[in-house]
Amino acid sequence: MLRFIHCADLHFDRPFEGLHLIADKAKELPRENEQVLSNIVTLAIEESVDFLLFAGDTFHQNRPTLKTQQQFFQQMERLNEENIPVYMIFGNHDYYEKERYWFDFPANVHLFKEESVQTMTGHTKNGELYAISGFSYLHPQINQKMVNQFPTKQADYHLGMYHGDMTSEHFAPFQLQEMKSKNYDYWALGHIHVPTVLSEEAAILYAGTPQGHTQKEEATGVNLVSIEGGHTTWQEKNVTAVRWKKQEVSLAGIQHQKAVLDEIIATFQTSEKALVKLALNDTKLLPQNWLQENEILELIDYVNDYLINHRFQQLVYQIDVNEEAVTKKVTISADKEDLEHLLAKYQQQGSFTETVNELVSYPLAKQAISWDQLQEEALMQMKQQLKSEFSWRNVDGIKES
Ligand SMILES: [Mn+2]
Repeated sequence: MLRFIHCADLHFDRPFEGLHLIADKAKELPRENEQVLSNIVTLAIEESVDFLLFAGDTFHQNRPTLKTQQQFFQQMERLNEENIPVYMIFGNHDYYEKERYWFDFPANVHLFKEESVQTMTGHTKNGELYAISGFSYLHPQINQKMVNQFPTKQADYHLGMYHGDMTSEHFAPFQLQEMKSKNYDYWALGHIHVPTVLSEEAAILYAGTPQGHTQKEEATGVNLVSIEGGHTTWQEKNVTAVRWKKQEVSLAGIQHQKAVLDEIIATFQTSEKALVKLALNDTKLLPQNWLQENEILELIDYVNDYLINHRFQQLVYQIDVNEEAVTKKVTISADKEDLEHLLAKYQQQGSFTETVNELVSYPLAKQAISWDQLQEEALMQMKQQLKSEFSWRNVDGIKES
Protein backbone atom coordinates (compact mmCIF):
# COMPACT_ATOMS: atom_id res chain seq x y z
CA MET A 1 0.00 0.00 0.00
CA LEU A 2 1.19 3.48 -0.89
CA ARG A 3 -0.14 6.66 0.74
CA PHE A 4 0.87 10.19 -0.13
CA ILE A 5 -0.30 13.80 -0.31
CA HIS A 6 -0.65 15.59 -3.63
CA CYS A 7 -0.31 19.34 -3.19
CA ALA A 8 -0.03 21.90 -6.00
CA ASP A 9 -0.06 25.63 -6.65
CA LEU A 10 0.60 26.67 -3.09
CA HIS A 11 1.82 30.08 -4.34
CA PHE A 12 3.38 30.44 -0.90
CA ASP A 13 4.32 34.13 -1.17
CA ARG A 14 1.32 35.36 -3.15
CA PRO A 15 -0.51 38.37 -1.71
CA PHE A 16 -4.24 38.16 -1.00
CA GLU A 17 -5.96 40.11 -3.75
CA GLY A 18 -9.06 42.34 -3.91
CA LEU A 19 -8.82 43.65 -0.35
CA HIS A 20 -8.16 47.33 -1.12
CA LEU A 21 -11.19 48.46 0.90
CA ILE A 22 -9.75 46.90 4.06
CA ALA A 23 -6.03 47.31 3.34
CA ASP A 24 -5.19 48.37 6.92
CA LYS A 25 -7.01 45.42 8.49
CA ALA A 26 -5.62 42.89 6.00
CA LYS A 27 -1.97 43.66 6.76
CA GLU A 28 -1.39 40.47 8.73
CA LEU A 29 -2.93 38.16 6.10
CA PRO A 30 0.28 37.08 4.33
CA ARG A 31 1.13 35.18 7.55
CA GLU A 32 -1.73 32.82 6.76
CA ASN A 33 0.37 31.40 3.93
CA GLU A 34 2.78 29.96 6.48
CA GLN A 35 -0.13 28.50 8.41
CA VAL A 36 -1.34 26.65 5.28
CA LEU A 37 2.05 25.08 4.71
CA SER A 38 2.26 24.14 8.37
CA ASN A 39 -1.23 22.52 8.09
CA ILE A 40 -0.05 20.47 5.09
CA VAL A 41 3.06 19.26 6.91
CA THR A 42 1.03 18.42 10.04
CA LEU A 43 -1.42 16.42 7.91
CA ALA A 44 1.47 14.49 6.31
CA ILE A 45 2.90 13.67 9.74
CA GLU A 46 -0.46 12.74 11.31
CA GLU A 47 -1.39 10.53 8.36
CA SER A 48 2.12 9.06 8.35
CA VAL A 49 2.24 9.19 4.55
CA ASP A 50 5.00 7.68 2.42
CA PHE A 51 5.78 11.05 0.84
CA LEU A 52 4.50 14.51 -0.10
CA LEU A 53 4.32 15.84 -3.68
CA PHE A 54 4.51 19.51 -4.72
CA ALA A 55 3.29 19.67 -8.34
CA GLY A 56 4.68 23.11 -9.24
CA ASP A 57 4.13 26.79 -8.41
CA THR A 58 4.94 26.13 -4.78
CA PHE A 59 6.26 29.68 -4.83
CA HIS A 60 4.47 32.53 -6.55
CA GLN A 61 7.68 33.83 -8.03
CA ASN A 62 10.93 32.58 -9.38
CA ARG A 63 12.69 34.72 -6.75
CA PRO A 64 11.10 33.73 -3.44
CA THR A 65 12.05 36.17 -0.68
CA LEU A 66 14.59 35.16 1.92
CA LYS A 67 11.87 35.07 4.57
CA THR A 68 9.62 32.87 2.42
CA GLN A 69 12.48 30.49 1.82
CA GLN A 70 13.38 30.35 5.50
CA GLN A 71 9.78 29.48 6.43
CA PHE A 72 9.57 26.86 3.68
CA PHE A 73 12.81 25.17 4.65
CA GLN A 74 11.79 25.09 8.32
CA GLN A 75 8.61 23.24 7.42
CA MET A 76 10.51 20.79 5.17
CA GLU A 77 12.86 20.16 8.08
CA ARG A 78 9.85 19.03 10.17
CA LEU A 79 9.22 16.34 7.51
CA ASN A 80 12.90 15.47 7.40
CA GLU A 81 12.84 14.73 11.13
CA GLU A 82 9.93 12.35 10.52
CA ASN A 83 11.69 10.69 7.56
CA ILE A 84 8.99 11.75 5.11
CA PRO A 85 10.40 12.41 1.63
CA VAL A 86 9.20 15.32 -0.51
CA TYR A 87 9.18 15.30 -4.33
CA MET A 88 9.00 18.68 -5.96
CA ILE A 89 8.68 19.94 -9.53
CA PHE A 90 8.78 23.64 -10.46
CA GLY A 91 6.05 25.36 -12.47
CA ASN A 92 5.77 28.42 -14.67
CA HIS A 93 5.70 30.79 -11.67
CA ASP A 94 8.58 29.36 -9.65
CA TYR A 95 10.60 28.07 -12.64
CA TYR A 96 13.82 26.68 -11.26
CA GLU A 97 17.10 28.56 -11.04
CA LYS A 98 19.44 27.16 -8.46
CA GLU A 99 21.13 30.56 -7.82
CA ARG A 100 17.87 31.84 -6.33
CA TYR A 101 18.09 29.78 -3.16
CA TRP A 102 19.66 30.96 0.08
CA PHE A 103 19.72 27.52 1.68
CA ASP A 104 20.35 23.92 0.75
CA PHE A 105 17.16 21.93 0.41
CA PRO A 106 17.03 19.38 3.29
CA ALA A 107 18.11 15.85 2.37
CA ASN A 108 14.50 14.57 2.26
CA VAL A 109 13.49 17.05 -0.47
CA HIS A 110 14.01 15.66 -3.97
CA LEU A 111 13.95 18.23 -6.73
CA PHE A 112 13.27 17.65 -10.40
CA LYS A 113 15.79 20.13 -11.82
CA GLU A 114 15.55 19.42 -15.55
CA GLU A 115 13.24 20.60 -18.30
CA SER A 116 13.09 16.99 -19.46
CA VAL A 117 11.39 14.02 -17.84
CA GLN A 118 13.37 12.30 -15.05
CA THR A 119 12.35 9.31 -12.97
CA MET A 120 13.13 8.91 -9.27
CA THR A 121 12.54 5.77 -7.25
CA GLY A 122 12.11 4.91 -3.59
CA HIS A 123 10.61 2.35 -1.25
CA THR A 124 7.38 2.53 0.73
CA LYS A 125 7.30 1.91 4.48
CA ASN A 126 6.53 -1.74 3.56
CA GLY A 127 9.52 -2.00 1.22
CA GLU A 128 7.63 -1.84 -2.09
CA LEU A 129 9.23 -0.01 -5.02
CA TYR A 130 7.71 3.20 -6.31
CA ALA A 131 8.72 5.39 -9.26
CA ILE A 132 7.89 9.06 -9.81
CA SER A 133 8.37 10.68 -13.21
CA GLY A 134 8.28 14.42 -13.72
CA PHE A 135 9.91 17.54 -15.14
CA SER A 136 10.36 21.16 -14.07
CA TYR A 137 10.08 24.50 -15.78
CA LEU A 138 13.39 26.31 -16.09
CA HIS A 139 11.62 29.11 -17.99
CA PRO A 140 8.24 30.83 -17.59
CA GLN A 141 6.87 28.73 -20.46
CA ILE A 142 7.16 25.28 -21.97
CA ASN A 143 5.64 25.08 -25.41
CA GLN A 144 6.38 21.39 -25.95
CA LYS A 145 4.15 18.45 -25.17
CA MET A 146 6.08 16.88 -22.31
CA VAL A 147 3.79 13.89 -21.88
CA ASN A 148 5.48 12.00 -24.73
CA GLN A 149 8.74 11.82 -22.77
CA PHE A 150 7.19 9.91 -19.85
CA PRO A 151 8.10 6.19 -19.64
CA THR A 152 5.36 3.59 -19.27
CA LYS A 153 4.73 2.06 -15.85
CA GLN A 154 7.87 0.33 -14.53
CA ALA A 155 7.43 -0.20 -10.75
CA ASP A 156 4.90 -1.54 -8.21
CA TYR A 157 3.60 2.00 -8.10
CA HIS A 158 4.26 4.62 -10.76
CA LEU A 159 3.19 8.25 -10.53
CA GLY A 160 3.47 11.18 -12.92
CA MET A 161 3.96 14.81 -11.85
CA TYR A 162 2.91 17.31 -14.49
CA HIS A 163 2.51 21.09 -14.32
CA GLY A 164 0.53 22.08 -17.38
CA ASP A 165 -2.72 22.73 -19.14
CA MET A 166 -4.28 20.46 -21.77
CA THR A 167 -5.45 23.22 -24.07
CA SER A 168 -2.77 25.90 -23.62
CA GLU A 169 0.08 26.54 -26.02
CA HIS A 170 2.63 27.66 -23.46
CA PHE A 171 2.14 25.36 -20.49
CA ALA A 172 3.18 21.89 -21.60
CA PRO A 173 -0.02 20.90 -23.45
CA PHE A 174 -1.11 17.25 -23.33
CA GLN A 175 -3.95 14.96 -24.22
CA LEU A 176 -5.72 12.80 -21.70
CA GLN A 177 -5.28 9.71 -23.84
CA GLU A 178 -1.51 10.24 -23.85
CA MET A 179 -1.42 10.22 -20.06
CA LYS A 180 -3.74 7.22 -19.86
CA SER A 181 -1.48 5.24 -22.21
CA LYS A 182 1.34 5.30 -19.60
CA ASN A 183 -0.67 3.05 -17.27
CA TYR A 184 0.30 5.02 -14.15
CA ASP A 185 -1.39 4.65 -10.77
CA TYR A 186 -1.80 8.42 -10.36
CA TRP A 187 -1.08 11.67 -12.16
CA ALA A 188 -0.41 14.62 -9.80
CA LEU A 189 -1.20 17.71 -11.85
CA GLY A 190 -0.57 21.38 -11.15
CA HIS A 191 -1.41 24.74 -12.76
CA ILE A 192 -5.23 24.80 -12.54
CA HIS A 193 -6.21 26.25 -9.15
CA VAL A 194 -9.65 24.65 -8.88
CA PRO A 195 -9.57 20.99 -7.74
CA THR A 196 -10.39 19.02 -10.90
CA VAL A 197 -10.64 15.33 -11.73
CA LEU A 198 -9.65 14.88 -15.40
CA SER A 199 -10.06 11.10 -15.28
CA GLU A 200 -11.63 9.10 -12.47
CA GLU A 201 -10.51 5.66 -13.72
CA ALA A 202 -6.95 6.69 -14.68
CA ALA A 203 -6.65 8.92 -11.55
CA ILE A 204 -5.53 12.11 -13.33
CA LEU A 205 -6.15 15.05 -10.99
CA TYR A 206 -5.47 18.71 -10.32
CA ALA A 207 -5.33 19.12 -6.54
CA GLY A 208 -6.13 22.84 -6.89
CA THR A 209 -4.53 25.48 -4.69
CA PRO A 210 -4.60 24.70 -0.94
CA GLN A 211 -5.20 28.39 -0.17
CA GLY A 212 -7.26 30.79 -2.26
CA HIS A 213 -5.68 34.19 -2.79
CA THR A 214 -8.61 35.73 -4.67
CA GLN A 215 -12.37 35.49 -4.23
CA LYS A 216 -12.56 33.20 -7.27
CA GLU A 217 -10.53 30.57 -5.42
CA GLU A 218 -13.24 29.39 -3.02
CA ALA A 219 -12.67 25.65 -3.51
CA THR A 220 -9.29 24.61 -2.13
CA GLY A 221 -7.53 21.53 -0.79
CA VAL A 222 -4.88 18.84 -1.10
CA ASN A 223 -5.45 15.20 -2.04
CA LEU A 224 -4.67 12.38 0.36
CA VAL A 225 -4.13 9.43 -1.98
CA SER A 226 -4.03 5.66 -1.30
CA ILE A 227 -3.03 2.97 -3.79
CA GLU A 228 -3.66 -0.65 -2.86
CA GLY A 229 -4.10 -3.74 -5.01
CA GLY A 230 -3.90 -1.72 -8.21
CA HIS A 231 -6.76 0.48 -7.04
CA THR A 232 -6.33 4.23 -6.41
CA THR A 233 -8.59 6.25 -4.10
CA TRP A 234 -8.30 9.82 -2.83
CA GLN A 235 -9.81 12.20 -0.35
CA GLU A 236 -9.78 15.98 -0.58
CA LYS A 237 -8.41 17.44 2.67
CA ASN A 238 -9.00 20.97 3.86
CA VAL A 239 -5.80 22.73 4.95
CA THR A 240 -6.92 26.29 4.20
CA ALA A 241 -5.96 28.94 6.76
CA VAL A 242 -8.49 31.54 5.67
CA ARG A 243 -11.49 30.83 3.48
CA TRP A 244 -13.16 33.13 0.94
CA LYS A 245 -16.92 33.03 1.33
CA LYS A 246 -20.13 34.73 0.29
CA GLN A 247 -22.68 35.48 2.98
CA GLU A 248 -26.29 36.37 2.24
CA VAL A 249 -28.17 38.76 4.53
CA SER A 250 -31.93 38.97 4.11
CA LEU A 251 -33.40 42.35 5.06
CA ALA A 252 -36.97 41.20 4.37
CA GLY A 253 -39.48 43.04 6.55
CA ILE A 254 -37.01 45.75 7.57
CA GLN A 255 -38.23 49.29 7.01
CA HIS A 256 -35.70 51.35 8.94
CA GLN A 257 -31.96 51.28 8.64
CA LYS A 258 -31.75 51.31 12.44
CA ALA A 259 -32.52 47.57 12.33
CA VAL A 260 -30.07 46.76 9.55
CA LEU A 261 -26.90 46.50 11.65
CA ASP A 262 -28.38 43.86 13.97
CA GLU A 263 -29.48 41.79 10.99
CA ILE A 264 -26.02 41.91 9.47
CA ILE A 265 -24.23 41.04 12.71
CA ALA A 266 -26.62 38.13 13.36
CA THR A 267 -25.40 36.35 10.22
CA PHE A 268 -21.91 35.93 11.73
CA GLN A 269 -21.97 32.75 13.76
CA THR A 270 -18.94 30.61 13.04
CA SER A 271 -15.42 30.93 14.36
CA GLU A 272 -13.90 29.91 11.01
CA LYS A 273 -11.32 32.33 9.65
CA ALA A 274 -12.79 33.87 6.52
CA LEU A 275 -12.78 36.77 4.11
CA VAL A 276 -16.43 37.56 3.60
CA LYS A 277 -18.37 39.17 0.79
CA LEU A 278 -21.77 40.24 2.11
CA ALA A 279 -24.84 40.39 -0.11
CA LEU A 280 -27.67 42.49 1.34
CA ASN A 281 -30.90 41.11 -0.14
CA ASP A 282 -34.63 41.78 0.11
CA THR A 283 -34.15 45.51 0.69
CA LYS A 284 -37.44 46.59 -0.84
CA LEU A 285 -39.05 47.97 2.32
CA LEU A 286 -36.10 50.24 3.07
CA PRO A 287 -36.32 53.81 1.78
CA GLN A 288 -34.97 54.46 -1.66
CA ASN A 289 -31.30 55.46 -1.62
CA TRP A 290 -30.94 54.28 1.99
CA LEU A 291 -27.31 53.38 1.44
CA GLN A 292 -24.95 55.39 -0.72
CA GLU A 293 -21.68 54.27 -2.27
CA ASN A 294 -19.49 56.06 0.29
CA GLU A 295 -21.63 54.76 3.13
CA ILE A 296 -20.90 51.17 2.08
CA LEU A 297 -17.29 51.83 3.11
CA GLU A 298 -18.49 53.14 6.48
CA LEU A 299 -20.62 50.05 6.89
CA ILE A 300 -17.71 47.71 6.07
CA ASP A 301 -15.59 49.56 8.65
CA TYR A 302 -18.28 49.37 11.29
CA VAL A 303 -18.94 45.66 10.78
CA ASN A 304 -15.22 44.83 10.80
CA ASP A 305 -14.61 46.80 13.99
CA TYR A 306 -17.51 44.97 15.61
CA LEU A 307 -16.18 41.59 14.47
CA ILE A 308 -12.66 42.35 15.72
CA ASN A 309 -13.91 43.63 19.09
CA HIS A 310 -16.04 40.52 19.53
CA ARG A 311 -13.25 38.16 18.54
CA PHE A 312 -14.84 36.87 15.38
CA GLN A 313 -12.23 35.63 12.92
CA GLN A 314 -13.91 37.06 9.85
CA LEU A 315 -13.27 40.20 7.86
CA VAL A 316 -15.73 41.73 5.43
CA TYR A 317 -13.97 42.91 2.28
CA GLN A 318 -16.99 43.82 0.15
CA ILE A 319 -20.71 44.53 0.54
CA ASP A 320 -23.06 44.22 -2.42
CA VAL A 321 -26.55 45.65 -2.14
CA ASN A 322 -29.35 44.03 -4.06
CA GLU A 323 -30.71 47.06 -5.90
CA GLU A 324 -34.06 45.55 -6.76
CA ALA A 325 -35.95 47.94 -4.52
CA VAL A 326 -34.22 51.00 -5.89
CA THR A 327 -34.98 50.30 -9.50
CA LYS A 328 -38.50 49.07 -8.90
CA LYS A 329 -40.85 51.93 -9.79
CA VAL A 330 -43.94 52.92 -7.87
CA THR A 331 -46.95 52.76 -10.09
CA ILE A 332 -49.28 55.75 -9.86
CA SER A 333 -52.77 55.12 -11.05
CA ALA A 334 -53.31 58.43 -12.74
CA ASP A 335 -53.96 59.75 -16.19
CA LYS A 336 -50.96 61.37 -17.81
CA GLU A 337 -52.98 64.60 -17.86
CA ASP A 338 -52.74 64.54 -14.07
CA LEU A 339 -49.01 64.97 -14.47
CA GLU A 340 -49.58 68.22 -16.36
CA HIS A 341 -52.07 69.23 -13.72
CA LEU A 342 -49.54 68.61 -10.96
CA LEU A 343 -47.13 71.06 -12.53
CA ALA A 344 -49.72 73.57 -13.79
CA LYS A 345 -49.52 75.74 -10.70
CA TYR A 346 -45.81 76.30 -11.25
CA GLN A 347 -46.36 77.29 -14.84
CA GLN A 348 -47.64 80.61 -13.55
CA GLN A 349 -44.83 83.12 -13.18
CA GLY A 350 -45.92 84.27 -9.70
CA SER A 351 -46.08 80.81 -8.15
CA PHE A 352 -42.70 79.86 -9.56
CA THR A 353 -40.82 82.94 -8.30
CA GLU A 354 -42.51 82.47 -4.94
CA THR A 355 -41.05 78.95 -4.78
CA VAL A 356 -37.57 80.14 -5.61
CA ASN A 357 -38.03 83.17 -3.35
CA GLU A 358 -34.72 82.87 -1.61
CA LEU A 359 -32.81 82.82 -4.85
CA VAL A 360 -34.68 85.88 -6.14
CA SER A 361 -33.63 87.79 -3.03
CA TYR A 362 -30.00 87.83 -4.15
CA PRO A 363 -29.59 90.99 -6.25
CA LEU A 364 -26.86 89.42 -8.31
CA ALA A 365 -28.94 86.35 -9.08
CA LYS A 366 -31.87 88.55 -10.01
CA GLN A 367 -29.80 90.25 -12.70
CA ALA A 368 -27.89 87.23 -13.95
CA ILE A 369 -30.70 84.76 -14.38
CA SER A 370 -33.26 84.69 -17.12
CA TRP A 371 -36.34 83.80 -15.09
CA ASP A 372 -38.48 82.63 -17.99
CA GLN A 373 -35.78 80.26 -19.11
CA LEU A 374 -35.08 78.98 -15.60
CA GLN A 375 -38.75 78.32 -15.06
CA GLU A 376 -39.08 76.45 -18.32
CA GLU A 377 -35.97 74.33 -17.69
CA ALA A 378 -36.85 73.57 -14.07
CA LEU A 379 -40.35 72.46 -14.97
CA MET A 380 -39.13 70.33 -17.82
CA GLN A 381 -36.58 68.62 -15.62
CA MET A 382 -39.13 68.07 -12.89
CA LYS A 383 -41.54 66.55 -15.36
CA GLN A 384 -38.89 64.20 -16.70
CA GLN A 385 -37.93 63.17 -13.20
CA LEU A 386 -41.52 62.49 -12.20
CA LYS A 387 -42.01 60.49 -15.37
CA SER A 388 -38.91 58.40 -14.85
CA GLU A 389 -39.32 57.74 -11.13
CA PHE A 390 -42.92 56.62 -11.27
CA SER A 391 -44.83 54.46 -13.68
CA TRP A 392 -47.77 56.49 -14.87
CA ARG A 393 -50.91 54.59 -15.66
CA ASN A 394 -53.61 55.81 -17.95
CA VAL A 395 -57.16 55.70 -16.70
CA ASP A 396 -57.85 52.70 -18.93
CA GLY A 397 -55.01 50.81 -17.25
CA ILE A 398 -52.44 50.88 -20.03
CA LYS A 399 -48.95 51.72 -18.88
CA GLU A 400 -47.70 54.88 -20.42
CA SER A 401 -44.03 54.44 -19.61
MN1 LIG B 1 1.13 27.50 -12.91
